[in-house]
Amino acid sequence: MKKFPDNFWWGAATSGPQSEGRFNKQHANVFDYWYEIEPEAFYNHVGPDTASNFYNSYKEDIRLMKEIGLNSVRTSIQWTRLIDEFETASLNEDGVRFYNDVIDEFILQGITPMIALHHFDLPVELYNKYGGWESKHVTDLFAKFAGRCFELFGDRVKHWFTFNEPMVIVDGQYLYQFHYPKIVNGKKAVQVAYNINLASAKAIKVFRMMGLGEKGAKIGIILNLTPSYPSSTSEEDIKAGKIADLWRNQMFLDTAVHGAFPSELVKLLKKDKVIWESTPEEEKIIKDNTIDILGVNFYHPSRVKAPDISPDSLQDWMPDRYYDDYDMPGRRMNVDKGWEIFPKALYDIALNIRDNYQNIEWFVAENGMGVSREERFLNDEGVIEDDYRINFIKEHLEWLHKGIEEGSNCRGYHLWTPIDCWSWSNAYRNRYGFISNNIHTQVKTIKKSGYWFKKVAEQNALPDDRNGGV
Ligand code: BGP
Repeated sequence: MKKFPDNFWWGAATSGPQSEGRFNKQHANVFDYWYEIEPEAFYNHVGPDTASNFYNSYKEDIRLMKEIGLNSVRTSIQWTRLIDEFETASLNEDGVRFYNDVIDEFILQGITPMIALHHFDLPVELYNKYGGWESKHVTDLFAKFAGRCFELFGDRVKHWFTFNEPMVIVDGQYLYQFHYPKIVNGKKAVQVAYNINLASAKAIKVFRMMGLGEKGAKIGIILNLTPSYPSSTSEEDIKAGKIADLWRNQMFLDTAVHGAFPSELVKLLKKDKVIWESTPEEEKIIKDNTIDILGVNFYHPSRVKAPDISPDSLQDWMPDRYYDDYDMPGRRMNVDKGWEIFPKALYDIALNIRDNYQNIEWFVAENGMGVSREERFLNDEGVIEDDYRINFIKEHLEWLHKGIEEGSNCRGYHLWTPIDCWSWSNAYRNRYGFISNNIHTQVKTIKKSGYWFKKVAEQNALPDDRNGGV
């Protein structure tokens, strides 16, 4: 048996915009709006309107989560649901009622609720008015919204996260066009990365001023870490790997944990004349408001090589002028999603946090395998036999366990996601859940992996296969 630390968090993660549905929401976020104007950008034209109906069925859904043994679950509060007017952060009554009910229900079922404050769901109004995360004013509005959440729910929620995967906002909205408004502008991307780091620090400042830490609560950020492995040991490829790591991982990780941007990154952005606008006061806010806890989303590694063309070629500035993605021959793939499967990276992440990030308290906040057409695997009892998911989780847990044994301070493992949910422009193409969801009837059924995970959680251990497994 591979035993995990006492009180390990065995859980799963979802988000407000991907699970609730748009019911009774007064405002549109950027995804609600994008779907309104371009439904064809979404797989099978399925938008966020219903999602997995959590707004209406949260009691039943949480009961199912309990049934598969989850002891902790992360979701997010939608800014567009809780707030009526963004400048003053006035409250929406139904939003307050809903999140109170959800949090109470989690606690009633013995599941620790963990709450993120932003999961790609910027109110579209703030984009139209101010340019969204391009604007420093929006960082203040976010801190106000965060303050409201702490006031309302801080008596019961003890694990808070400012942002989920801020790097995806930078990549999706400002570089690689997979999130609305699909801008390609390296200089803006750099400013947005800075502003989100600032917004996160401002929210943490409010949390500290309100004394939530003294009442036993913790605050952090959730980052998608993709260790960058160079394609060879040549000097050029190693250099490419280092720069990819600076941009993809350290830009948020160093700032969140150490309170400062990595100096090599700052040097490079200055040399390229794309450095962000900042003030000493803002830098001090970032310095003084580092995180208590880190959530790590890990799906796939990043493999890079030296770029095919020289970074000095005349071209608009993009971070990837310094590296090219590299497809390693013979790699194992989740073909449906197009992501490499490389569980050892979780061990590398664990040791990196131990050695370079103060061995800060952390947990796997998302890991998972999105597979399409899972009805292929239905058995006679109507249960999806997702052995591929069980193996995927098992392999990741094995490497994680090794990292913990070697001293990394990891407190838990959350799968993406408890119940199949809506996945942005991929909508319901790939399914990730322990529990399936028929999106036409909203009937939810536990998959084989759900029953398997329950046993792992109960035993707080990964059974050794040689002894029969579970
Ligand atoms: C993460 C996001 C989640 C979820 C997951 C699955 O990056 O935090 O919101 O969507 O990825 O990825 P996808 O939805 O692209 O299949």
